Amino acid sequence: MSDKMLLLAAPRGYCAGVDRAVVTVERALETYGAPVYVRKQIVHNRHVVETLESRGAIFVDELDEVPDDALVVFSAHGVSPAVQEEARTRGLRTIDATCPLVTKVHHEARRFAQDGTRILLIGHAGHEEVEGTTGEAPEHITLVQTPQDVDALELDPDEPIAWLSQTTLSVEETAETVDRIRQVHPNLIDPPSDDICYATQNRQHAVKQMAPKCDLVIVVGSRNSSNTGRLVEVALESGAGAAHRVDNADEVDPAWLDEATTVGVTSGASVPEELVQGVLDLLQGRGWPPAVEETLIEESLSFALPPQLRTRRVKSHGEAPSRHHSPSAS
Ligand code: 0CN
Ligand code: SF4
Repeated sequence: MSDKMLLLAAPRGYCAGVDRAVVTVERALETYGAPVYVRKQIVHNRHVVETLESRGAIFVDELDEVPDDALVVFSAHGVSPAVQEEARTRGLRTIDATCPLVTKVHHEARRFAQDGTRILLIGHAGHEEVEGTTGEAPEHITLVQTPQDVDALELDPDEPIAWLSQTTLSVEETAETVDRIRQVHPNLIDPPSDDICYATQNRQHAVKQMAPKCDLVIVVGSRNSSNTGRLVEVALESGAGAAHRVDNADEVDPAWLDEATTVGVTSGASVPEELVQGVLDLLQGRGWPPAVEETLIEESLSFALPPQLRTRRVKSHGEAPSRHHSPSAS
């Protein structure tokens, strides 16, 4: 009898902010018709982007690629005030799919900056979320990418200092970076609440619990997805024999499976469940039994759609059909 085991981490896959962002583009296409422009990838998943493209979404890097009369959606990772301003100046119709938990970090950045506090933003250079948050107060924000970066910081000893972070970082590495900053600046001010979001934390804790039992952990997600990348690192740090990221089942290297008995599977916050199912099907086709789900916690958070896409019931003489708002020229 085979002693193979297949474990499946939970929570995994779509978070509330990704679900909202993807549904925003789908609803925008249904309501206003194609094409709908999207600035940057709506979420960092190749499959999601390709599927929306096939339905009429056009993904662009910057607003100068968007025609004047078009509708444009801002991605889940957020945009800087300069981008919002550019859209306003051009009179573009916009729908903002920024995750409310990213918006929360923008508010924190604005508040600290207004108080004259220097903000150490822990995050990855070039990541869209970091670019958007930094744009809130570029003069007040200094990027810190790693714990090692802290040693090179040159800060004004008289200036109050706070830290904020990207929402999709490693919980443990961020804590290490903060500890190092605090060694040098004991008066370091914490964010009012965690910036690493509930979904990032839950997916990391779930893989941490599963990884020690696994010869191999397969993490489904795209290369540019920060939270997906962190799941591979956490799996390795937590004792998995090996851990690899794949976009889908086609990328699973059969050689990884040769030495593996217990295989664990999880996925990033931007990953549709069908891609995970594809990996499970592949493993079962190679002799693994049905997956056993290891649930850390149940998630129930969901966010309302952007106001332009919320349907509302009009109560006058009896029930009227629900109506859509039109997108704001903002
Ligand atoms: O993969 P994502 O689109 O983004 P990152 O993990 O790269 O930040 O997941 C959704 C996260 C957000 C915002
Ligand atoms: Fe929002 Fe967190 Fe999901 Fe990013 S990973 S979209 S911050 S809930």
